[in-house]
Amino acid sequence: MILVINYPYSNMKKHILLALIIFSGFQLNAKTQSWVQRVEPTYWWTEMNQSEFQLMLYGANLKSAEISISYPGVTIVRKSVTDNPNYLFLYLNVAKGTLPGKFNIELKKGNHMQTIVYELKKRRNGSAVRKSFTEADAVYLLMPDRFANGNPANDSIAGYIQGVHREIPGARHGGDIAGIISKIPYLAELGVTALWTTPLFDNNDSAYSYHHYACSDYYKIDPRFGRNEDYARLSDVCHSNGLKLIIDVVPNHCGSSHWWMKDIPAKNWFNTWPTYTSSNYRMTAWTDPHAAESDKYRLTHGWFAPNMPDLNLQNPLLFDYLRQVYVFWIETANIDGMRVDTYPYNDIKTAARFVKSIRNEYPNMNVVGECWIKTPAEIAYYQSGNNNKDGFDSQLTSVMDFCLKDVFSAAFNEPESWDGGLARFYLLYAQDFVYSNPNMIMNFLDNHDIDRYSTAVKRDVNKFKMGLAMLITTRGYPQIYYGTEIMLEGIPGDYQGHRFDFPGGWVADKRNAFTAEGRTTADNEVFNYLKVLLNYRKNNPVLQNGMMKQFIPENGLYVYFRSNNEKTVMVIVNNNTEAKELNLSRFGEILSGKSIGTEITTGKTYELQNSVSISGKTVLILDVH
Ligand SMILES: [Ca+2]
Ligand SMILES: [Ca+2]
Repeated sequence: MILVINYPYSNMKKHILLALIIFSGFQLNAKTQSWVQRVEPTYWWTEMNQSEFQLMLYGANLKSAEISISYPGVTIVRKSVTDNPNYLFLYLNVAKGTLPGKFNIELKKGNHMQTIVYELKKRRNGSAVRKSFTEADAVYLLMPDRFANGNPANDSIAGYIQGVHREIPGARHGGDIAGIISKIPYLAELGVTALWTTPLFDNNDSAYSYHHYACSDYYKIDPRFGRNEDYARLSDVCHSNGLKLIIDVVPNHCGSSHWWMKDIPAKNWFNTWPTYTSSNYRMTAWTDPHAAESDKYRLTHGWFAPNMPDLNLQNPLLFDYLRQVYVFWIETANIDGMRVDTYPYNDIKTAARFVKSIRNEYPNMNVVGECWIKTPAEIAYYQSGNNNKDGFDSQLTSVMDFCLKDVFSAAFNEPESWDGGLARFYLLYAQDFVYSNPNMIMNFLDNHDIDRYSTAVKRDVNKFKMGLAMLITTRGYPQIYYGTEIMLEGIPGDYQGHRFDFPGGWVADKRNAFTAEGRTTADNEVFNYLKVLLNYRKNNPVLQNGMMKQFIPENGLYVYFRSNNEKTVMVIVNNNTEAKELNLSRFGEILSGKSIGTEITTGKTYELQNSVSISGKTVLILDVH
């Protein structure tokens, strides 16, 4: 918390402000006529590993203000300024042993003075060594605006451009943190163990603000989602229900409604062009040994979207500012893990330094990066520890498998061939040698940016369940997109069509799919199947990090095993429409000495003698013993 004590303006100050209003379009909020209008981060902590931190002070012509602080342990290291005189970056050192508490920051310029009361808080016990999500987890991804509306009173907020229009696909629909909190027990029942929400920060754009990737204030949870305290409450409720909470980190861009845009902190704060220039979106340029420098430049300096000013993290002041944003929220909301958005759209060496600078505070923190590329070799380049020839280490402990996602979308819809159908899985996993840690690959059938899996398999329940079975039993850890547990429909190739409201998240909804009664027969078949799979995975490390062994697909049948010292799980996939008899003689190297297989979702037992019969378009998951 900050408390600002105001002193009257001098006449000279009024002139400067008037000039600013005229020449930069900057307007002072009449209610907060203090000299210093913003102090960020809004509070900080003692006993951080990095004892130095940056305070961004914003106010008219602050650049040359004299500053003094008197608090045992806190010293001013330096003042940094930019070409914009309205910003002052104050670097403070907080010595080890400094007591938490409040102190005054005195600013003075001529006869103009202001006192800012700043607070250093005490960190939670064990904050630095907090554990993170791991391959033992199953992650649930949701978009807060589209999941559940727990508080209709915050649907429209004075001063915020967009209210709720559920009838418009790209408008806000009213979901919020209170809604998510109310459904955490549902998620725990489903069997997921981590929650990744897309961003919750203030996003006051005039269109498509619901997705919140275009931030307008990093230190404020959007009031249409809740208050800052509600984010911490969400974390508490997650933790008390056995779920971890993952924050969506967006280092590439903010939003065009960000308050910076009214008075840009420095000429090189953003990547700018004479006229609007988009990225070339060719992330492959980073790993291409033949890539032209101009292509890399356009990839990183071009904007992701017109309403998302492209941040230049190579500006050290911005780098520190944004690093602290995420440390602030990890501390404030007791966050367990990070997901990094659009990683390769940044200069990747800077992005790596950025992630490392946060992990320096949290050495156990796992970070999954969105590197949306379509070959294992390129994705593997971004997994930390990959021993790349050029020495690059992304600091991402986990990467998302966009290749496997494509295989899931295609394999059950096409005939078997040398490289089609189930051979797609076989050939993809065969390339896992490129990954430093295949267990830490995030697998998914769908997410908020791509077609829903229900679309990919045309709502065929059998194919859908095949996808779920393989998602939960393969190497790596699964991510479930909200609604996938009930085969929620979508519209192919349409962002809005990937993000329908969860039925039952709104009081007025015709059905409540959060309950068995509100789900259709097909919904329940899918939900119950996934629930059993997730809970089995949760309780059986063999599916979390057990060794994987696969056999070449034959006759539309594909077999792989997961095993550890305690257990062996055999997964048999039949991609034929008709039932097949699987001859077991090929699998002796694992099945030797085992005679029974218990199917984990039905409890049915199979005698493992000569062969096993398996229905068409089905996966059998046998605990063999
Ligand atoms: Ca609401
Ligand atoms: Ca960029």
